[in-house]
Amino acid sequence: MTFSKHFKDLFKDVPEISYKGVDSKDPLSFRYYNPDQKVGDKTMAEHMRFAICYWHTLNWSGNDMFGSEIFSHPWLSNDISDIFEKAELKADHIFQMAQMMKIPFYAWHDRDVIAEGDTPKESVERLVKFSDYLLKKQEETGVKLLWGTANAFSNKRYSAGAGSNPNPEVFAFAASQVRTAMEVTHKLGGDNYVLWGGREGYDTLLNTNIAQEQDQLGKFMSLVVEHKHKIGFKGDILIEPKPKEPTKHQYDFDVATVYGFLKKYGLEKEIKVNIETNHAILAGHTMEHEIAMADALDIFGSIDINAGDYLLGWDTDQFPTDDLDMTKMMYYILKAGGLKKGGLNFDAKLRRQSCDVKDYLYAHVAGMDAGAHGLLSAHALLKDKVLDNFISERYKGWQSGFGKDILGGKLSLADIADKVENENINPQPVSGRQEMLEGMLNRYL
Ligand code: XLS
Ligand code: NI
Ligand code: NI
Repeated sequence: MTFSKHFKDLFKDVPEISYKGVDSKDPLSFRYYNPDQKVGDKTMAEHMRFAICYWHTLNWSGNDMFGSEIFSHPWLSNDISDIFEKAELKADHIFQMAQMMKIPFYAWHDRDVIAEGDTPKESVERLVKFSDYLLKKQEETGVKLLWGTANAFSNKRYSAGAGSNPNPEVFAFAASQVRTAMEVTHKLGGDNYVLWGGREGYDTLLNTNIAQEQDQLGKFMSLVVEHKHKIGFKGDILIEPKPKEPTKHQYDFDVATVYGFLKKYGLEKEIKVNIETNHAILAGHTMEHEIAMADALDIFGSIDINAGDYLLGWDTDQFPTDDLDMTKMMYYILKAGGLKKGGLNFDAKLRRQSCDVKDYLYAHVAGMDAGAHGLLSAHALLKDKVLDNFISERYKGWQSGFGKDILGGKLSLADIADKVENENINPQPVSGRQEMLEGMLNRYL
C-alpha cells in the first residue's frame, strides 16, 4: 500500500461520509454516528470526542515480528530527503483523513510529527519550528489536538527505560523530550499530555532495583507536574497503564497499580489515566473493569480505543468493531461522568492484510459507528436505570440501620459480633441475577 496521491485526491470521488441511518448497507456511511444528534444533554460528537492517531495511521509500515514492511508511505521512504517536507506531507495527510472521516481530534508522539535530529537541541528546534505548521493546519481544518506525548522508547538509548533507566543521563534525555513535547502540546491547545511508560519496567529482576526505579519514576512524574504548572498548561496529565510489552513487566501495570504509585508519590490529584482496551486485556481485565476502577478511584481521564485478540497474547491494536464491547465501554464512561477533556483516540492499526489505503476509511468508520451504537445503547440502559436500580437494591442494607452504623464507625468488631450472636443473625444467599442482567443488557443493543 502506498499513497500515490494526497488522501483527499485519492478519494475525491467517494461521496461524503455521512450518517445514513440503521438500514444503510454502505460501509462508508454511518448507521449510528450522527455527530449533531443529541444523546441526553450532549451531541454525539461531544460525547465521543474521537481522535485519529499519527503513529499507527501514518508511521507504521505494516511490519510485524515475522514480516517486513508492506505499507510504503512516501514519508517513510528516502525519496524525500528534506525532513520538513516529509513532516508537512505527513501532517497534510493526517488532517485530510480526520476531515474526511469527521474525526475532530488528533494525537501524536514528538517523533511521529518530525524525525529526531542529530543532537537533542536540533530535535527540540525541529519540533518547535514544525509546530507552527501544525497550528496552521489546526486553524485551517478545525481539527484539534487531543494529546501529545514523547516517544521515549523507540530509540536504542531507551532500551532500559527512560525515567526508570539506571543511567541518569537517559532520564535527563527523556526530560528534554517531555519538556518540549508538553510545551508544544500547550502551544497547540492540546487537552491532555500523555505519558505511556514505554519501557518503564524490567526484563529480568536479576539486574533490576525496583525500589530505585520506582523512586526515579516518581521523581520524573513530579517534575512533569511541576513544569505543567510552571508553563500554565491547563490540560490533564495522563499515565497510560500497560502490564507488559515490550518489557516483561511494566510498572504502570493497570489502573489500580498506577493509583498506588500516584498515592505513594503524592500525585493522585495531579495525574489521571489514559486507559487502552488492549492493555486492559493484557492485564487480565476487561476494559469496563479498568474504566470503573478509574472512576472509583477518581482518576478517569481518557481512552485509547482499540480491541485486542483474546487468542493472541500481545498488543494487536485492532480497530474496535464489536457493538457489545462498545456498549459496555460507553456505559462505564457515561457512569464516570463522560469524557471531559478526554476523548476516544484510535490507537489502532489496520490488519497487515488490509493493505489498501481505502481500508483506513473502512476501519475508522466501522470503529466510530460501533462506538456510536454503544453510546446509544449505553445511554438508554443508564436512562432506564436497569443496572442502577438493581445495584442500589442489592446494597440497600448499607444505607440504614445496622449497615449504616458499621460504615459510620459506630460499632467495634466486638459490638458487631455480639449483635450477631445475641440476635441469632444467620444470613441466607440472595441471587445476583447475572444471567438476567446479561439478558437485559442485550435488550438494549
Ligand atoms: C503502546 C501505547 C502507545 C501509547 C502512546 O502500546 O498504546 O501507543 O498510546 O505512547
Ligand atoms: Ni495507547
Ligand atoms: Ni498500546
